[in-house]
Amino acid sequence: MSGPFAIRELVSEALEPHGIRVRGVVNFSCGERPLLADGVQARSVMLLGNVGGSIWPAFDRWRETHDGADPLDSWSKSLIRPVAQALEATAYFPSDPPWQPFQQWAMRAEGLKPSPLGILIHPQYGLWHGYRGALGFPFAIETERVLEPHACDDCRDKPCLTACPVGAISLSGFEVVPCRSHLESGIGQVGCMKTGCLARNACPVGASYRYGQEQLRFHMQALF
Ligand code: B12
Ligand code: SF4
Ligand code: SF4
Repeated sequence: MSGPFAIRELVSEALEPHGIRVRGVVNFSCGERPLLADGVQARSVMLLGNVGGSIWPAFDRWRETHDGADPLDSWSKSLIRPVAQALEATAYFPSDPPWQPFQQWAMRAEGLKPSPLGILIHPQYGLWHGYRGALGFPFAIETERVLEPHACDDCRDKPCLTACPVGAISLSGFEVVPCRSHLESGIGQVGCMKTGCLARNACPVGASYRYGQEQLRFHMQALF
């Protein structure tokens, strides 16, 4: 097995060419750890994900020759599983049950906080980032403690709160039911379904990392 100090570099070398970045590491204390494939408790997880449209060129090329349901999950698994195998790690995926607490892990690994939309906001990438998987290890991994400022605290006008046509976003959280009904309506089909979530688009933070039109449409369609 490779030592903990080379792990981050090995994972980056394998996945960065495909746009999947190492997003951070969480070292666990007793009693809060996910299980590894062999039933032992993990000592650490390394989060893997996209920033802005970083995964889109590689994924878009891959899907020209691959069919099937949940293509982004399949693509992510085709890249992350071999890395897990080579490092004797356990791979976790955000959409696989039982859902692992990816957002809680990200809050600890990257010091991020939730936006009113429910998704975590990053001071640089804004709302334009996500997680494609994580690797669990039986040992701790050296990591720097990150403490990022919370962008929403400094956002005076909070345009995300007024951009949603059905008021699904508020300071008390995101309401799935009105959002879903709107997305299924005629207006939703030509609005949010095509352009992406209007509330997410309205956020000024990390605007240069905003996903391209094709990726925005892809993620909206993946909700159904
Ligand atoms: C279920 C789910 C949804 C449900 C939310 C239902 C609900 N009200 O909770 C639905 C299908 C609506 C949804 C929608 C979206 N989701 Co979602 N979702 C998940 C999923 C698979 C599980 C969340 C969960 O319950 N985890 C289990 C608990 C134990 O984990 P946790 O970390 O403690 O949970 C946190 C979340 O539940 C969060 N939370 C609470 N309410 C809501 C509501 C929303 C909308 C979200 C996103 C999170 C959220 O607070 C918890 C405490 O930290 C996660 C992946 C994952 N494994 O976490 C993605 C995830 C949270 N989703 C994500 C995203 C990006 C979205 C969308 C923007 C997709 C899109 N269209 O592009 C939309 C947002 C809605 C919109 N306006 O378009 C990302 C968030 C990345 C980030 N930057 O934080 C995740 C992590 C997936 C990923 N691959 O990265 N999602
Ligand atoms: S618009 Fe402002 S409050 Fe809303 S998510 Fe962006 S930074 Fe946070
Ligand atoms: S996708 Fe559209 S309806 Fe749903 S929260 Fe975003 S703006 Fe509102």
